[in-house]
Amino acid sequence: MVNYPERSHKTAMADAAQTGSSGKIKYLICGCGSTGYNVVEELLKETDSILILDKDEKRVQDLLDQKYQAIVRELKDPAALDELPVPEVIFVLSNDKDANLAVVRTAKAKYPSAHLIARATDPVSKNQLEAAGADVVLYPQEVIAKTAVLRIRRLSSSRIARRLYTLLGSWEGTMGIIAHTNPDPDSVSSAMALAVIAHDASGGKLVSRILYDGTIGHQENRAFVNLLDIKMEQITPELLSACDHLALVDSSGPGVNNALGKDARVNIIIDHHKNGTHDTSKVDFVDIRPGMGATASIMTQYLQELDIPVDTKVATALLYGIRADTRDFRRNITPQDFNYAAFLLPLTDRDILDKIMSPAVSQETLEVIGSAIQDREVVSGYLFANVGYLRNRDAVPQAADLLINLEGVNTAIIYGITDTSIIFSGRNRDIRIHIGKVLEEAFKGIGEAGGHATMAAAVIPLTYFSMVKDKEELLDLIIEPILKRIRRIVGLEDEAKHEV
Ligand SMILES: [Mn+2]
Repeated sequence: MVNYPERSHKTAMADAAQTGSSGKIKYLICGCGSTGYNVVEELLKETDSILILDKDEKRVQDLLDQKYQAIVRELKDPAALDELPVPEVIFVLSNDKDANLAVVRTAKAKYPSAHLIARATDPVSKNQLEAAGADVVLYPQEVIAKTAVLRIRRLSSSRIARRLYTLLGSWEGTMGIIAHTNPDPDSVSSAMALAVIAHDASGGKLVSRILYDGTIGHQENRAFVNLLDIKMEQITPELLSACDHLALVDSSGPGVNNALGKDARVNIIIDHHKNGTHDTSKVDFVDIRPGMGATASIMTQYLQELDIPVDTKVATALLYGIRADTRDFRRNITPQDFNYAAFLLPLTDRDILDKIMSPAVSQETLEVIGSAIQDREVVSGYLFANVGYLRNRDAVPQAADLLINLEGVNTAIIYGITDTSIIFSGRNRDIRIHIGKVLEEAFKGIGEAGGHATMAAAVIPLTYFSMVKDKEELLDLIIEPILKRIRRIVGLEDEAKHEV
């Protein structure tokens, strides 16, 4: 056993000073008032390769007495950083803004590869320090403000979860949890999670039933419901009247993309869509967070904060809900969505997730995609395709997803007709075009349309035309003026004229 002599910080500093500019050091601290001192204390947990510069002789002596490595230097002096070991990271933390700015400039010139973190004393010096090349500028007032807001948000979100729990705990009987029309994994998984919370809160006195209208069309969604063995019931007036309480998940009010009438009384609304015009003053519990990527994220937060055990089925459903609504974390995603997805991941069943993601494509969807490819018409990067009559409306967006990938296509618009409506689906990767706005304008007064810059959809209800037997013929009759409108909006008509 060899006994090494104890090395103090002071002797280490003397070594560093001796090696002069040829030595190296991890952290250089310029200015050691209370901020600097706290940073040094924090860094010491990791390493003692720290050198402190300060203009105050007494302070430096105190630091040396405490066995820190410290040197007296005037930070405004252009020679402030001469004859020092080369630092990896430089903290500029004095409370003198001129000194901080001067030493940032010196450091940038002398040690261009070092990371430079500087403290601003006001918003003006923040901009100056950034302009002088500091990699990170901290303005303490701003840091405190952000932290304060973040903390209070966390506190209030855990209060929201508590409030929901208390409310559900006070109920008994049956709660109808209403998923939106043609329910997607976000609304279904959110409904499952709410049922779990209700069961836990009420000790089983409140029984939940998940209700929906429309169809579960997309094969992935069908695989999702089947593989996870999710119990859902088609909504009927009898079922509705058997419910003592009603909750809406993933839609912002009664009649907004769900089977309820606009004036229906609901007790709970949890959603992440932009708030509709619905008056929520009479609703017992409302949590609408338009910033969130998925309602499933909000539900995961409740489960996490209420410390309710999440079983494999619910965890798998919620994770899939978040993934589906954010298109695999690529759309409308927030750091919170990632956070909750990470919380769920270890609780999920990977095999089931894999099976949901790669379901067998149905015969009809294949046929629809086939006819879209055959029928396609491409003009200046715009693809239009008529897929004719279909029973499964979800085949239209799937065809659009595929056809946008064809070479030479920047915008794809696919349309078809079902027994009850004409369906449009648009996909776009031309940054000059906002396909959601294009469809909105084209369908003004004739149907419902909307979406994002890159994906959008539109529906024209057939109302009394739904009686017409030959749907494809009906589509041919109706479609031309609509296509003309779209061509005009995106400027394709002008282009055609120019070509003549
Ligand atoms: Mn959603």
